[in-house]
Amino acid sequence: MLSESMANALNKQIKVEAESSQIYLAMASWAEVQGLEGIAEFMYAQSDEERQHMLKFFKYINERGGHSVVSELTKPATKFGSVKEMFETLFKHEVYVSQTINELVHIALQEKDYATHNFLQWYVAEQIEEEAQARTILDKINLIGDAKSGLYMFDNDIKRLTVVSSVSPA
Ligand code: OFO
Repeated sequence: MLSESMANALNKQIKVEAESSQIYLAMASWAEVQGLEGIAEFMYAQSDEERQHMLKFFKYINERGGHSVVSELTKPATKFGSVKEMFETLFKHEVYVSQTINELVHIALQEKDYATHNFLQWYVAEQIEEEAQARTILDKINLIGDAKSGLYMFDNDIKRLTVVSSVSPA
């Protein structure tokens, strides 16, 4: 059984994951209207993944005697100055998400809630992967610089990155 404070903290994370899904959906849309099909496809998949992250918390809270809550979400940015700016925003967001997961791990340990601690380890591993992936993408974008041909190739390239995760699905 979850304590009230643990359930509240996990519910806050539902909002974070739902907002991640919306942020990435907005990025998918922006990329799509720029004609960047590969990046759009990648971002649609990222958005779907975040919804799965959200649902995993959702089911866990209810399973452990809490009550998962659907809350209002903050409107994400819908326009970006460049592909680089978009992926920098993504990277910063993933670093923020990692901090929120760490905070949950901290609360679980404080409360000696080892079941939740164990549950959270999936997210700890996932965040390592997501941060690394975002860093790889940014490195590639920095290599391309302002070259249009490079961006065209990158847009094709990123399709291969779509939905590759060594962490088992939710
Ligand atoms: Fe991007 O991992 Fe969830 O939020």
